[in-house]
Amino acid sequence: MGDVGGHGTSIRLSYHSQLSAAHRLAWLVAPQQTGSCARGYQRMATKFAILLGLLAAVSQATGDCESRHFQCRDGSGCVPLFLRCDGISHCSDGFDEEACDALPTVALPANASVTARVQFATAHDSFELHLCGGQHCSRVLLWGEGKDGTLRYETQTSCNLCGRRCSNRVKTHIEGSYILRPGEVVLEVQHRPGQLAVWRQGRPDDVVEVPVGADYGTLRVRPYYWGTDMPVRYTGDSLPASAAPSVTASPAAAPAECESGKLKCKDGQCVSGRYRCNGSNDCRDGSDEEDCYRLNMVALPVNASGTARVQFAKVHGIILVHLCGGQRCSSVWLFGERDNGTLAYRTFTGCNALGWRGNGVKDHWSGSDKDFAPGEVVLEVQHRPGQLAVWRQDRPDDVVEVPVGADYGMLRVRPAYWVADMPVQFTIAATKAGTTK
Ligand SMILES: [Ca+2]
Ligand SMILES: [Ca+2]
Repeated sequence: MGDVGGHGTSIRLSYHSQLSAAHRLAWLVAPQQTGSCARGYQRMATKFAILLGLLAAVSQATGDCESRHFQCRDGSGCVPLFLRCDGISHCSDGFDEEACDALPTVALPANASVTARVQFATAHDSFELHLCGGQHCSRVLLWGEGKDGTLRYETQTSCNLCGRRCSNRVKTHIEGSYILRPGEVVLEVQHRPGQLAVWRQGRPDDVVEVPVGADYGTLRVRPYYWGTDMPVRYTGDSLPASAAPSVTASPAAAPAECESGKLKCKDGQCVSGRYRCNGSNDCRDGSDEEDCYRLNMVALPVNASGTARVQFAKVHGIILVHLCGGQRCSSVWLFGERDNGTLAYRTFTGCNALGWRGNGVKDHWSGSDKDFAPGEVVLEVQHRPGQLAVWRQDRPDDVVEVPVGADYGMLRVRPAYWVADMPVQFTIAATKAGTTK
């Protein structure tokens, strides 16, 4: 077997009836070896844009496939999302092996360490860390946390450059039931001589280790089911200066224009639009953190309600609605619309003052959701005692609710990819006369 991932990895393939039996057979007996994950990257001038396009295409193409499958662009079949970017073409047009190097990697030479902040969603099921050299990778597959609070995982060596098709399984520790909670998972990753060590921040007692080759030095973190993006931020305080944690997906020099999805810093550097107002300086000049407590905010005291007219452009990705107090916020992520026409969303509480790093409360999305159409999205917002309620102006039947703290009273509506401003026109009024402060 190629992928020794285990855990429900039976390959369920469904085909359109027009696919010929001969084609089907050829597909099954002779998957095309595409070589390294890096080779795909060489072909792409704007891989990030392509990734976004691919994700959008995958999202739109899942309709006729089972969950956690996506449809090949040419309609040649449905492929499980865990087979994306495994180094083997499963779609006859190679669609499942496109944009594979769009996931950020980071240099991690021997004796270096790095912190990886993973924005984990249940749709990803589990996630993987690969440490790679010129020819092969080692792989840590983190399945989740067991009832005893320790990690359940598998480790493998002699994997291909996509971190897959490993020929040697080193250790399997998947006893009992396990889960990964949605939200931020913070991992400490250390490249010791001959070994990669991984543990969750604050749990150095629960280390996962896998042998690595002498020339290994590039770390990749990816979701097991790659249907939607899984943002990963690398920070590397303990990295030696010679191995500064420059994300290799970023261009080294400042280009005139940034790739799609990237924010142009005031000094011309390009960083991911996701890093705007996330609480850490990602632009060398810190311009990604300017005006974060002023822009796109309005007072929304308890018992007040109002309308937020959002000028949504596709480049913004997801609409984030925060209700904040002095220290904390609750957050609603509005992805768009589900197949049944209801909002696709996630809710979080206990986020920091910028609306990040909270605890997931509710997931109501599928991975095949439709983005908001570019143009005006009109949201109604209501600050009820202990709760924020959000719905689209014409859809009062489809309300998203999230618990909020007693001192919360500032509303922020912002894009997830803040690469360009997303103008929001707020109209706020008290719902009950005399009850607002
Ligand atoms: Ca594949
Ligand atoms: Ca930032």
